[in-house]
Amino acid sequence: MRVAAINDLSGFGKCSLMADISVMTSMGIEVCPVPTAVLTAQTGFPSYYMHDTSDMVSHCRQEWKNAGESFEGILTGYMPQCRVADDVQDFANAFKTDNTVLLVDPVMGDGGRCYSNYSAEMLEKIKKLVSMADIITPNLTELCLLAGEDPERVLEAAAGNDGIERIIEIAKRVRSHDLQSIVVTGIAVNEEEIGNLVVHPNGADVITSPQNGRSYSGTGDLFAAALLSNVLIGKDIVEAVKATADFIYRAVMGTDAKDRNYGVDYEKVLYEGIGGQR
Ligand code: PXL
Repeated sequence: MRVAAINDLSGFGKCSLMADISVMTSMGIEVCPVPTAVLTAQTGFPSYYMHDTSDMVSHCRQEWKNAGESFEGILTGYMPQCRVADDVQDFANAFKTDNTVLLVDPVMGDGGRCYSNYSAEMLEKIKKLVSMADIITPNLTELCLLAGEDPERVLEAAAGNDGIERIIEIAKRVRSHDLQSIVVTGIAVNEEEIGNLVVHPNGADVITSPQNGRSYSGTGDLFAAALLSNVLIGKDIVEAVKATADFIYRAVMGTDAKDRNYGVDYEKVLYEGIGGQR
């Protein structure tokens, strides 16, 4: 089993390729990294340096196509610039077959705010990628951006009684084709629980886990990598989300860091095994 992971490599933040490589490898999956940029730290830190390696996306496509390589999975995450999104689309077109699961994590923002990579042009390009995907994993802010909704208003509504119905309606609108699954991550259902909504070919399910109100950098990236792994090893999408949510829960609960920028201490959980027995 082999996955091409198109993402950046950040020195601090435990996100992107660090998450992809460690999580998928621990699930028995070979990871072929396609580094879009190398950063001293993820962009939430007060200061960082970014080295552009985005030409690697087209080089990997050409080299690997010439070598006759193939992938059971393709995972795409944070896009440092718009240009990368075009190359990622070409990469997906070159390698996606009926036997390839394409997971697109439309990384654009969180908590009602957009990351520094966000622009209207970026949104249009990510929408194109989303339309090709088998699975997408937006958080609520990203779902709203994809649907043309105001994230702040939807976040407020999400706390209300019919919040989840409203999110299901928005997710159904964003869904691009009948076989696509949308997993809306990190919905604050109430003060004690966090929910992941799965809108899939057979309906919609909400999977809830206990929460402690803290949020950390990189959990979306860990979620995407663990979800794709769980799907590739044969779990259906709802079971895969349950196992993945349990992994994130254990990682967050085992984290001591006060600064969200440093991410969660998921290393301890990998040691126990993702989706394994507690
Ligand atoms: O976790 C998403 C992410 C990935 N990569 C970089 C980021 C972020 C979020 O801020 O800055 C470089």
